[in-house]
Amino acid sequence: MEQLSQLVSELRSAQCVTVLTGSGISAESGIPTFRDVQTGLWARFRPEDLATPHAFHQNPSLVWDWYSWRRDMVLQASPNAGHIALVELEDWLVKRSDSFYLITQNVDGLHQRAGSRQVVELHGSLLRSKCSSEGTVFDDWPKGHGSPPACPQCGAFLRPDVVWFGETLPEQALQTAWKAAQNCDWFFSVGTSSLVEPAASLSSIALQNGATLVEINPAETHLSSRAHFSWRSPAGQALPVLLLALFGDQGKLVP
Ligand code: BV8
Repeated sequence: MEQLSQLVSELRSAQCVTVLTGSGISAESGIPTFRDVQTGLWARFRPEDLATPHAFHQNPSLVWDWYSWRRDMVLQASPNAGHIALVELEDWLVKRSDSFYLITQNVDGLHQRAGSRQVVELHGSLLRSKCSSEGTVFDDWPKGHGSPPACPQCGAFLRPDVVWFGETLPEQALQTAWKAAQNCDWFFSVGTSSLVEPAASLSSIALQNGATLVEINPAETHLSSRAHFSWRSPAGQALPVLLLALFGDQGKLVP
């Protein structure tokens, strides 16, 4: 990006950086995004038709199997250079005792596996299951046999611990995300089509509060024209380039 040197010199005076990621940051780990055509068995379904309470009520086995398929894929995947660059950005800011918030719409846990320490999961995690009746969360994912496994406490079906369309987001996560958008002076929107609410509104909140908006996405989105820096690139390429420009190739901050 031709304005990289301008972005880097301004970013050096950042005091609070908030990053919002979407499924695009996991694309280079081999995880299909939502707007990719779903591969394999799931090519005939739309995520919006499966990630809903109605779909689970109608066909709990189909929905459980879809998440089991996605979970297996995620467990075989590895964090990519984009995830790792965000860990380095966090380290750099925390060392300067500046603030860093990583807010993700993703449910794949790859940020945590890359080493990110404080990840705000707006939409939960498919690495956890929860009771569909009482909401008790379990860190494991029992095998279903033709139907979702039963909750060990009450016998109701287990479901993935994710937020479906039509469900409200975890209150704590949402509050943290809103504050992170209100208080930051830099907001990065990475790998998201910025279409799903309320996550999509975070960039507007940041802009309204005077933040510099950076979008990293190989495709244009409705946000691109409002971004101060619109970096048309895959995250796994752009983020390491950004960190290298910040630190220089001696691995330390270029004065
Ligand atoms: C709620 C978990 C209160 C499950 C997900 C206001 C207006 C309109 C609609 C609504 C509204 N408020 C609420 C709604 C309804 C709905 C909604 O937003 N619908 C949309 C479709 C319009 N929202 C909700 O229901 C939310 N709940 O608001 O509660 C309420 C309740 C009822 C009624 C009203 C209000 C809950 C939303 C959460 C749903 N759960 N995930 C699961 O994963 O199975 S959403 C899921 O889809 C993801 O988590 C993510 O958020 C979203 C997909 O978006 P992206 O991540 O951006 O992925 P996408 O494929 O779209 O784009 C990928 C991008 O990456 C692309 O731009 C691509 O170019 C780019 N890319 C590709 N490769 C790379 C790359 N970028 C960088 N590097 C690369 N290599």
